[in-house]
Amino acid sequence: MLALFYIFIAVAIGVSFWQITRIMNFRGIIATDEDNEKQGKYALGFLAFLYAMMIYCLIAMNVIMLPEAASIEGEHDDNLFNITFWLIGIVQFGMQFLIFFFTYKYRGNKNNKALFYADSHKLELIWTTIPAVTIVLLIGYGLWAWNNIMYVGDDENPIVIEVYSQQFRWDARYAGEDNQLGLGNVNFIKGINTMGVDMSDPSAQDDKQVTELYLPKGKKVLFKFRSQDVLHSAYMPHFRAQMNCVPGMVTQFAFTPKYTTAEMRQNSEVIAKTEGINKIRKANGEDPYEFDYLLLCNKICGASHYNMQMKITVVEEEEYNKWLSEQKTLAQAIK
Ligand SMILES: [Cu+2]
Repeated sequence: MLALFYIFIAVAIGVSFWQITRIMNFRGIIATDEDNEKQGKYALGFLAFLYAMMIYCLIAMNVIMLPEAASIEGEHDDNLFNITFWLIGIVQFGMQFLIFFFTYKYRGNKNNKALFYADSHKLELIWTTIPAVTIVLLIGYGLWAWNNIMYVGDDENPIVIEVYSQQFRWDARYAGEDNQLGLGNVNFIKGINTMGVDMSDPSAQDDKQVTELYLPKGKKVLFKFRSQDVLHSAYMPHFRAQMNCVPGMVTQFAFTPKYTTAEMRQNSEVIAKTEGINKIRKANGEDPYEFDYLLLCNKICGASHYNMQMKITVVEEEEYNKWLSEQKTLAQAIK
């Protein structure tokens, strides 16, 4: 395989030398009006091809996009994405036209004479101010959205959950009655205490370690992240939230789930995407898939990185309270 690669590189170098010597021979040739005419039309043809590809990609790639945000804070991510997408889309549509149409319009002609045009202060002012203001507004909205999920006031009284990453699994712990997580440290890892909770800490007694996440709809949840070994990244795509899990420090984000898992399964976008996925799974002879929220690792952290996930179920508050009360506290589990 490697030999093939070296042969490919040798051939590529050979071809480029050959092309360079060919270009050298063209130095003495000057384009005729007929050449310019032809090249100008090629530019127009390329413009049409570019537009066709853009429209095709917009339609064909839409199936791999995520459904609407399932958290209240995530709506702003979708807004930012849509505004940026349309802004860039429209500007680039117009810019491509100007580039290729003018290439055609001002194609070389023996009778034309180039005009010397130094600068225009008015034009400079316009094309500096408009992008600057637009970018400041977009970044301002982005920073606001970032603060919205990063900083949570105590008065908001969020449910506190710790998510602990290691090669290659997630563990999670609810803060319990006192809504206060007991201290965690890698030195305390022993037996079923896989998150290294310091059991001499009073606030650790009522903490509850779980194998999957249950979240109540409409209540703010604050996630605290730790990592045991390498960089991982806690990614909850449907809630539009992601944060690095860094060994030696605690990171966080918060959001409010907007739809229960059951409601999301009824969402027309989700139904269409699920059907698409199941068509592929059926062709591969695999079992059908049903929509679930997921926590995934979004940092290439090692060989089984792809397998690092945890199911998240969003339910009504009443059901959440019932589920949580059924979970054992760490003190009970470790005894
Ligand atoms: Cu990972």
